[in-house]
Amino acid sequence: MNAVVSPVRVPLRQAWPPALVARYRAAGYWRGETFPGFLRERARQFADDVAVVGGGSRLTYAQLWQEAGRIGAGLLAAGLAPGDRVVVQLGNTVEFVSVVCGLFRAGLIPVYALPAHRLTEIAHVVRTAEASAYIAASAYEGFDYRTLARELQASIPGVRHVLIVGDAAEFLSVAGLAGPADALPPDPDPQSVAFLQLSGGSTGLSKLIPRTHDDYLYSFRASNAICGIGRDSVYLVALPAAHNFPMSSPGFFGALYAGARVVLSPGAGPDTAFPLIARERVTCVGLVPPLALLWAQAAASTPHDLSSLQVLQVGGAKLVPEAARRVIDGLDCQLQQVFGMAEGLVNYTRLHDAPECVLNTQGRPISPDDEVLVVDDHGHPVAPGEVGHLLTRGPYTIRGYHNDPGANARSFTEDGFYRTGDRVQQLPGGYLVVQGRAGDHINRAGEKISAEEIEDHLLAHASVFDAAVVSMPDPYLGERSCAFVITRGERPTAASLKAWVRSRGLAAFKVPDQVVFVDAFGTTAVGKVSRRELRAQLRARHIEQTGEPR
Ligand code: OOB
Repeated sequence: MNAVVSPVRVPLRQAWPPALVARYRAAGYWRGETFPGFLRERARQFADDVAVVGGGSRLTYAQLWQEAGRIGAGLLAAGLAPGDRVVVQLGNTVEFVSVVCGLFRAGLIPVYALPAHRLTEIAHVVRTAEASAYIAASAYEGFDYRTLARELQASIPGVRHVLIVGDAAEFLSVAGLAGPADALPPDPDPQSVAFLQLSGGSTGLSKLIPRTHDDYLYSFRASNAICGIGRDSVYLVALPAAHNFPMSSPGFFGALYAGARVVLSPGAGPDTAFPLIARERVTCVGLVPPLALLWAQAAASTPHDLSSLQVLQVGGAKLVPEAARRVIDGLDCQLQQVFGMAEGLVNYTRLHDAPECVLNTQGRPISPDDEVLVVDDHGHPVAPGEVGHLLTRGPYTIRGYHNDPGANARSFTEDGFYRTGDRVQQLPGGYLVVQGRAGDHINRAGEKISAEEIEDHLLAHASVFDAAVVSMPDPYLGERSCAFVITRGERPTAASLKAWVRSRGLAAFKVPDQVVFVDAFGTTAVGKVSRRELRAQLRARHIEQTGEPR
């Protein structure tokens, strides 16, 4: 067999200054553990305990370790080499977990895409990560990913390997992977990058977030302690497994670390999730606010036994106090607010916090070494209790995105603080109340949409002269997206513009919920108005004209 010469790739790195490395180690946050290391250990300790349940399958810890070895060795035998980046686009199935664990065992780097992503987004991620492989399900929620894989390979020849869970057609099947176990590499350096997560993409396209073994394991190990996850816990993955929230806060990795049971739900609605909660005696689940409200409402009349549920976590978008009250009233379990980000920092209300705190705040950071600054527009700390921009650095918050100097210059201060883009108020005791954000993304039920990205796609339409995409308050989604469009020539219908955005190869959640045609943007300011100001003006004027609730 000819040796495949890998092209030179931008190295993956995530580095903290040496003094902080020493500090995080001395404090016991970074323990030198790795993904393959802890999975091997659990397979030894809890061999016959069920680790993962999904669809009709169940894997014990020993089986998960074995599956991971088979998949990892099979990928190496197929021609991948340790260090290769592999875009994973799988739904909430057992294979999500076994494939990712297989990649870790083989020293391959998972890059997590959402099932909702389509060609344009996957191609962007593949190019930025310089991925050489793509792993997807044959079909999930009615979409055939083999079609996407064909288009992907046709446009990016660097995607040399496509692996499919299910009917693989002309591609390699994940089920058929096999290879010699002795080809698997030794465990990686704990400070090396374990995987790439996608950013919410507040400006433009998604950025890649390199997380290390040491930093990520700390985040979910510490989350376990805060969320009460132990060996007897049963954690339900209801949100897409590729999201950082159900992955690590404490998520399915936290649950696996604890030797608990992970249950994957193919959908997040009560109809799908409630029977699973009853059958598997689920104890903990993470939801976004609209789903939590839906669950609270459905719980009143469900025939399913939800009594095993101990902790309901809500995060990803703001849960206002009134909604929090309804969730508490509707579901007989403890509410925990979670305010986190794929870049690192995660805040939790604690299980013993007073009800006022759980209702009114988004919690406080995981770590005593999470440094939080609340600053004004000039970067100066605000007076205690005042609202300002949240900056943070710490033992599990990244110091930079992958290969994106422009974004890094914007998103990080010179001394390494991450500019979260969120506006917060810090209360005594370090609890944070999220008051909004400075950036221009739309937080649509926890899915982040970049205004700029969608405007670019609208502008590519021949009849669109200009477009501004803004968030509108929405009673169900929290925020919905609204595109203000100035047309030229014949005016297309709103439906055809939505279809246009969809046809550009984007996730369905990015299609504007609403299109408003305007003759001009009619900015009141003289001279050049920033896009941000323009979006704010359009939003305010529309709300005023239509009398929408804020
Ligand atoms: C989570 O992660 P991402 O990366 O999808 O989004 C992060 C952003 C935050 O910067 C903030 O703007 C918003 O989502 N957010 C919240 C929130 N939780 C996240 N805004 C208000 N209240 C909350 N509770 O969304 C994420 C990652 C880990 C755990 C939980 C959520």
